[in-house]
Amino acid sequence: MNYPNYFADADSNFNDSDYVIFGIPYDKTSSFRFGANLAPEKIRESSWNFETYNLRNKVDFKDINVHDFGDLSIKKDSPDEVINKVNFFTLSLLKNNKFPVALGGDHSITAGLINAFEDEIAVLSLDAHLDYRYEYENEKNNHACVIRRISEKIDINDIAILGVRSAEKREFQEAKKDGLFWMDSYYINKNGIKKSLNRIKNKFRNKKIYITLDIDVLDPSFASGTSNPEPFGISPFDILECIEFFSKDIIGFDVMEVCPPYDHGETAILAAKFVKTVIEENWLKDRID
Ligand SMILES: [Mn+2]
Repeated sequence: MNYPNYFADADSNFNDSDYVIFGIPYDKTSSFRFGANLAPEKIRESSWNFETYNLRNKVDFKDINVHDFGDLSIKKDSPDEVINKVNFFTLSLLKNNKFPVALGGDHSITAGLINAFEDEIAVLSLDAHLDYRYEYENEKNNHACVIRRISEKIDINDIAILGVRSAEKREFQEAKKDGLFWMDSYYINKNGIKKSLNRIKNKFRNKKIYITLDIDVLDPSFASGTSNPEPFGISPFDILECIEFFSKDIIGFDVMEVCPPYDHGETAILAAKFVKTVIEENWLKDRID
């Protein structure tokens, strides 16, 4: 069966919308498994799996003004050019008071999104990896360097990573020396996600938060369709709790590193559900206040 080529129920036009979904089908900086460029299309297709009404939060997605812009045209571009285009597009969204929701693509893209925010924001990265290398395979804009690039723009004290469990030794040491804050998945498993979220909330105080979700933060048993799967990950419920916890403060969101060739669609389904959840929870909190 063929589904419409846009995210389910994102049928507002651009001008009327509060949330704009857009895809970046790019995976040239991936380092192990390729195919993340196919993710935006697969996530959109998966979104038609869900009913519009959410039993948990009582939100009907149809009541929210969401626009799907489609994909940016970046297929042949260098990593630099992709980041510039994503940056330019995100700037135009922010200028028009739209909440950006990006579908990657590999994680290098996130730098373009975050650099578009002018105010002092905090960045919460959910990721199995530190992504704090200065460069990887002679490329500063590789997906393994995205947090390092972001830390050149955002105060390192305003960055936190949840669910980490993999890094190169030197990268780990540099991150520690520079004061990067993270909580690994072993800590979360032992202490529960709530404790970690409270610690991050204290750290960020009342700053607005951009959340970047590298889907490999999940355990591969939940999400094997990703470029660099890493065992001992967190669970979908942990991410749900994180989104609910910060819903009022979120100002932008992306989901990266879904790699459709490596599973039977489960990972893209999770990604689509998280996109819906972020939009619903943020919309809901705006209405309560
Ligand atoms: Mn990762």
